[in-house]
Amino acid sequence: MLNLVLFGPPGAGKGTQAEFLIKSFGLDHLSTGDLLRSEFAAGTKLGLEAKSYMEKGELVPDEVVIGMIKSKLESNKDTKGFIFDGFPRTVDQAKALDEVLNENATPISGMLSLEVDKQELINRLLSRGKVSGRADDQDQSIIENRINVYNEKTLPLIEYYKPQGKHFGINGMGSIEDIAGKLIGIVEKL
Ligand code: B4P
Repeated sequence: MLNLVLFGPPGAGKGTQAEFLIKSFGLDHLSTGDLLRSEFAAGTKLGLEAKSYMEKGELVPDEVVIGMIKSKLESNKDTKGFIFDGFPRTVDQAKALDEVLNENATPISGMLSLEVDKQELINRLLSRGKVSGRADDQDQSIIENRINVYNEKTLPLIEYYKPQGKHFGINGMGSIEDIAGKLIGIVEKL
C-alpha cells in the first residue's frame, strides 16, 4: 500500500498536484481542507466550529481533524493507498496518523514537501480568491497569518519525517506539469 503525505505551505500546490498523483497511482484523496469545507457547507456542528478557525487562518483543533480522518480511514479499507493533502499539520496529528496506520501495518511511504517563495504563495492565493469565493483567500493579512501558522506549527513536521528517511523536498515553483513530473518520478522509486 502506498501512503503519501503531500506537504507544503498554503498555496504550494498540494490540491493541484494531488490530482496528478491520484491519476498516476490510483490512490484515494484525503484533503482535510476539503472535508472541513464540505462539513460547513452541510451545516454540521463540526463544520460550523471549524469555519470560525479557518476564516481567521488558524488551524482547526487537532482532536476535530484527527477524529474526522480516523473515520475516513475506517470507511475506506479497500484501497491501494491514500494521499494525505493538508494533513498532518501538527506533530500531534502526525503521531495520531502513525498510530492508526501502524494498527493496519500500512505506514507512510513518503512525505512530498513542496517549497515555494512567500510572495508567490500570496500571489497564487489572492488570485484563487478572486474566483473561489474562499474567504481565507481574499484577504492578504489572513493569508499571511496562514503562512505564519504554517511556519510555526506545521514546518517542524519535516524534522518528524526526516529521521525516518521519508522526507522529499521538491521545488514547487515553475509549471504545474513539470512539478507533477518530478513528484511522480520520486513516488515511482518509493
Ligand atoms: P487547505 O484547504 O488545505 O488549504 P491550503 O493549505 O491553502 O492549500 P490548498 O491545497 O488549498 O492550495 P494549493 O496549495 O493546492 O486548508 C484550509 C484551512 O483548513 C486551513 O487554513 C486550516 O484552517 C484548515 N485545515 C485544513 N487541514 C487542517 C489540519 N490538518 N489541521 C488543522 N486545520 C486544518 O494551491 C493554491 C493555488 O495555487 C491554486 O489556485 C492553484 O491553481 C495554484 N497553483 C498551484 N500550483 C501552481 C504552480 N505551479 N504555478 C502557479 N500556480 C499554482
